[in-house]
Amino acid sequence: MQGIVLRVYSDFIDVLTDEGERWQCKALGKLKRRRRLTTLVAAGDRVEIKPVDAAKREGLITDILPRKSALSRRRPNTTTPIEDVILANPDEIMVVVAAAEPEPNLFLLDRFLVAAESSEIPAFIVINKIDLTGEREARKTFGLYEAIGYPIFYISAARNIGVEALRRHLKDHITVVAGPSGAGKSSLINRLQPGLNLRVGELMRIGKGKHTTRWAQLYPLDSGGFIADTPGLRELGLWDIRPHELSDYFPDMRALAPNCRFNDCTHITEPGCAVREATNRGEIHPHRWASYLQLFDEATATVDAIPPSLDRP
Ligand SMILES: Nc1nc2c(ncn2[C@@H]2O[C@H](COP(=O)(O)OP(=O)(O)O)[C@@H](O)[C@H]2O)c(=O)[nH]1
Ligand SMILES: [Mg+2]
Ligand SMILES: [Zn+2]
Repeated sequence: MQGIVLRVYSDFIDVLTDEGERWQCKALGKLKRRRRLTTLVAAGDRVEIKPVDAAKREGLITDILPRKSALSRRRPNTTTPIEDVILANPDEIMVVVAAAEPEPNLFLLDRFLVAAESSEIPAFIVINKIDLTGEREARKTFGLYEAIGYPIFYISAARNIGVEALRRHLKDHITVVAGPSGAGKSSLINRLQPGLNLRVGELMRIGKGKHTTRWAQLYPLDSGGFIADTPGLRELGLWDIRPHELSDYFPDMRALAPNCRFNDCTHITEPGCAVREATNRGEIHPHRWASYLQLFDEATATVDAIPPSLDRP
């Protein structure tokens, strides 16, 4: 039988088979030897299982299929690069922010988008709580992201506004949920999959205890697709950005960078900078430019602490 891993906790691996059954599995010992430089099995992995006790739905994972993509970080303090996979095979990152309560913080949104871009997984934006502002007002605040090319959904998880269009977008793939606490991520997941009863108004706990979720957990949606609840992009180490790479993670800047006079241009002070010229002409939103400068300073201040990146094929 084949299935997808929903979560990994202590030695157990929950698998949802293609037939729609949940099996509690362990991994065959010899698989461990094949995957020494990466996580043996993570939520999102496709696996082959065989029954051990069919009545109890206990099985053994006999094979793990190759990953298409991964949300991962390099394990700190190792000489050989080892990849810790938080989530296997993610298709998209959904950045959820509130239109009000808390007041929109576009800098924080930019930071999440940059983290998503650096993971090389396509991002889109969900503006929640539009019941508090109306969609028109929310569009005034966030419309600039549509101009950059990010798909945006305006919704209210509490009032069930705009959720069906989002549900259609989530169908048949794995979507990572990210965004600041209080944005309504848990409320939205509860709305998308009634019966889950995730706690609202509470920070997600990450623990190393026996039965706590280690990295990510996948929630299957009856309407198709999976939502992945992760500890958060900061905890994933996706905030470790090198200053000279930063403009690669701004879609509104990266197409211009090849036109700069210097090919290692940071767009801060260099002459002949196409990005600054575009900013002066108003082609890059002033708010985005301000975020770039602030994130550049942050990246410069923390660059020495960043471990060498993983080499991805
Ligand atoms: N007005 C309004 N409040 C919401 C909405 N969605 C969530 N909330 C509230 O926002 C707060 C944070 O929600 P929660 O789902 O825990 O956010 P999370 O931290 O991102 O998981 C809670 O008090 C929710 O009741 C919404 O669509 N409209
Ligand atoms: Mg939550
Ligand atoms: Zn430049």
